[in-house]
Amino acid sequence: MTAAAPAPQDAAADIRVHGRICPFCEQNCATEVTFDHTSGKVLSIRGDREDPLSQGFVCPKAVAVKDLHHAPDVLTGPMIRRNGKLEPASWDEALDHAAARLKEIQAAHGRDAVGLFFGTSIAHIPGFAFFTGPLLAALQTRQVYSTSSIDCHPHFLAAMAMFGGFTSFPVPDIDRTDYFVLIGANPLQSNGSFMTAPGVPRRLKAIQARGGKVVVIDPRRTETARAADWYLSIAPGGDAALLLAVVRTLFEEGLVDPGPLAARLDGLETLREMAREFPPERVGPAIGIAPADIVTLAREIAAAPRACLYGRIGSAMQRFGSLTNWLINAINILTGNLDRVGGAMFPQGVFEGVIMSDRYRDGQLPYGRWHSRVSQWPEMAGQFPAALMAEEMETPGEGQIRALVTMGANPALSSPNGGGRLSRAMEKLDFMLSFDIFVNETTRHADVILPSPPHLSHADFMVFFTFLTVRDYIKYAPPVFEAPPGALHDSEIICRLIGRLTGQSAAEADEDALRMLVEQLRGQGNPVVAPLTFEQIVQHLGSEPGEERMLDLLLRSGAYGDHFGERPDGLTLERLKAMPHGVDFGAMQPRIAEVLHLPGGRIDLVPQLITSDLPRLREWLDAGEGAGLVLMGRRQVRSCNTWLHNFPSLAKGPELCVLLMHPDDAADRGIADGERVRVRSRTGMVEVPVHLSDEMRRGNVSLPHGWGHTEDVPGQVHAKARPGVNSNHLADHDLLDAPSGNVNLNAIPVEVERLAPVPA
Ligand SMILES: Nc1nc2c(c(=O)[nH]1)N[C@H]1C(S)=C(S)[C@@H](COP(=O)(O)OP(=O)(O)OC[C@H]3O[C@@H](n4cnc5c(=O)[nH]c(N)nc54)[C@H](O)[C@@H]3O)O[C@H]1N2
Ligand SMILES: Nc1nc2c(c(=O)[nH]1)N[C@H]1C(S)=C(S)[C@@H](COP(=O)(O)OP(=O)(O)OC[C@H]3O[C@@H](n4cnc5c(=O)[nH]c(N)nc54)[C@H](O)[C@@H]3O)O[C@H]1N2
Ligand code: SF4
Ligand SMILES: [Mo]
Repeated sequence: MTAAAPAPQDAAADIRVHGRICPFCEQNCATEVTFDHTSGKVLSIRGDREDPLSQGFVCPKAVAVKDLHHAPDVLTGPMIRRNGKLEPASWDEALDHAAARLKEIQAAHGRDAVGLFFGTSIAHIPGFAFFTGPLLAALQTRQVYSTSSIDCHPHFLAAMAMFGGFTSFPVPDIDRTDYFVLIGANPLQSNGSFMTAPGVPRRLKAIQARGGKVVVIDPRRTETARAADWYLSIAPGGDAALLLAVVRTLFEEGLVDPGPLAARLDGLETLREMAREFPPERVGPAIGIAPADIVTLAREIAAAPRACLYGRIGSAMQRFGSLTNWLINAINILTGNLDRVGGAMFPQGVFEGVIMSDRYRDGQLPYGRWHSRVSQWPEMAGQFPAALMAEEMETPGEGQIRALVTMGANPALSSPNGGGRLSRAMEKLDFMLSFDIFVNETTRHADVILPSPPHLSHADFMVFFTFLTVRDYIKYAPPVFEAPPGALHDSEIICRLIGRLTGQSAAEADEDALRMLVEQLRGQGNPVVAPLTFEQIVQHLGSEPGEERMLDLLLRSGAYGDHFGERPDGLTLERLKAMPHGVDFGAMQPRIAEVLHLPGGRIDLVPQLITSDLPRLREWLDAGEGAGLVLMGRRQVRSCNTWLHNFPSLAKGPELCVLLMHPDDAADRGIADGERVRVRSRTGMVEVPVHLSDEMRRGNVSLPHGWGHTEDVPGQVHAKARPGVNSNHLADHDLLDAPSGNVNLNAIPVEVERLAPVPA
């Protein structure tokens, strides 16, 4: 997998500027990396002003690609555990050993004895995006988990239950809306999620500049709340009740007008009935919002020429994630803002979503087709809730997870790990294989680690995010240099492993992966692929294995593709490679008929899978918030999940891992600003410095996630200098959103106490 080297711009020193894509978050900002090919050093990184989507925007993390490239601890070859210690090994040795152990364990204990856990890298690394499915197919286990059930499943469930497909996913038309309601999202720190729109600060300001309004609903007065026109402080988990009161107001005041969608709606009257018992006067006091404000919110959404409700992790990773995301969609529908310019729209994308693109088929939603062994939770798109992984590892019996494969994930820090329970379960596994480039809090338990080649030696392009991007945009960034001898690309690593598991050659495994993708497109009704045989398609794509020809397939069979010669001017990978700043085919267009996969092209406005959770909401409303403290999370622009804390350019400035607490809550407990405190939950305990701030609601405390670099990990000196604490040691494996199984990491009951002063 190589690409032609760009022309030298300074032949003497061989310093060249390379177009790249920032690998750290969903915004996929286009960057320009200045690289000295003589010394092998990254000299500088800046945003690419000519990129049509990001227009030069980057956040402070972009420069950390330099740290990633020069990271002293990055793995340059496979590791294998010998006599209890991870040591370098050859690829053959590591792959042979991994395949042999996985096969042995499955032969002795059944397919499900091997579990898989995928992390964020699946969405960012093309080799993983395309080859994780084939690996899963080779292992044929039902013990499948990912971070998707930590932050995404309520969104996906709402999309699936109402529209029939996971990728039938409404995205805010941020650039054209007049009234933008952000529910549980803080894009001024996170840069935005489930809306790939680099430069959210500029885009929010543009709404205000054109006379529009930005509304933030969040328990914490966040950075985004402070930049908004209206901030509503809500009790954690209060959103579903708030939105039901908004729905009721819309019906009561005759403000319901779904426009062209009206003819497709099932359940409008039922929704009116359901909302009746949630008047603003009942809901307001329970969630801390004045009833008059709820009425105003409903009226303003209805009155705005183009409005959009958007929810992100605070709407999903919470008590009532599924109810909340159902209602966000429902209000967009009721006010005529779904599939409308300036509302919530369905990106067509340069190609359609192919990862997590499960949909209604053969009379069935991809939900509840089988259940987890210990707690009987329904699967969703073939996955069980991440919070259940520990019990499936701990509980003996047939189907117990005895071997684990992690891919680009650090669940020891990112997943529920109450009191270190998940880490202990990993310690006891018979075998663990990790695809990762670092030894970290998770991979330190592995018996084999298989690292990707250096970041700058693989091509970059979006696979996952096309169905979440606010414009039809794509960019291909070639490698900056060729992978060094001895390194393998992710597709090669996985195909070699699959080959060893199934008895195929790596080339056969690669061809099967392509075949899977073709069949998937066929199953999704792709009209370009439909009339062609696999052999004909391969003839068009060529015989070079790996992810590039898979990208070529997607581009050519996509909306703007050359359709294998039928549209001679259409997009191909070759043409994309000739456009170093990417290509933008324009803004989202209404296209509802193409995304509805329920019978008859209907929209289920009251999906029973989700509305069945209403009794739990009623109970919570009646019981009230309770007197104790509740822990939630937050994001900070200089951090991203678990793996950037060892990068020197980010590991400076004020300490990030501190507990935020309202001054009155602190005063009640005799706690002063800057002191160290003990935070205790049902499952675990951590000790952190406290920072007092009235941006917190009374009763809520906040701790960022991804920290806790205190475990026995070699190297990582910068991370260890400021380790922070693992907030997921406080997580409760039993606090799940009932319909989706998503864990609630934003309303964990805790108590905070002053640490006794250390004796002199
Ligand atoms: N309490 C709490 N917990 C949370 C959250 C929260 O808000 N609060 N947020 C949750 C969310 S939204 C998410 S998505 C998860 C994230 O959870 P994870 O995905 O588990 O966390 P990351 O730190 O993103 O993990 C990325 C991993 O990929 C590895 N990696 C990076 N680049 C490469 C590469 O090129 N090749 C390979 N093979 N590996 C690579 C990194 O070393 C790291 O181990 O965390 C969740 N956890
Ligand atoms: N800097 C940085 N950027 C990141 C990441 C990171 O770790 N650091 N992670 C990336 C990932 S994996 C993701 S998924 C995205 C997430 O992107 P965002 O969803 O924007 O994430 P947060 O900034 O955590 O914002 C969530 C907000 O929800 C609020 N909240 C908590 N509980 C509730 C509730 O019950 N109701 C309401 N209304 N709000 C609530 C929190 O106070 C917080 O302000 O960010 C991505 N970008
Ligand atoms: S917002 Fe920051 S971290 Fe995210 S892709 Fe852009 S530069 Fe990278
Ligand atoms: Mo996430």
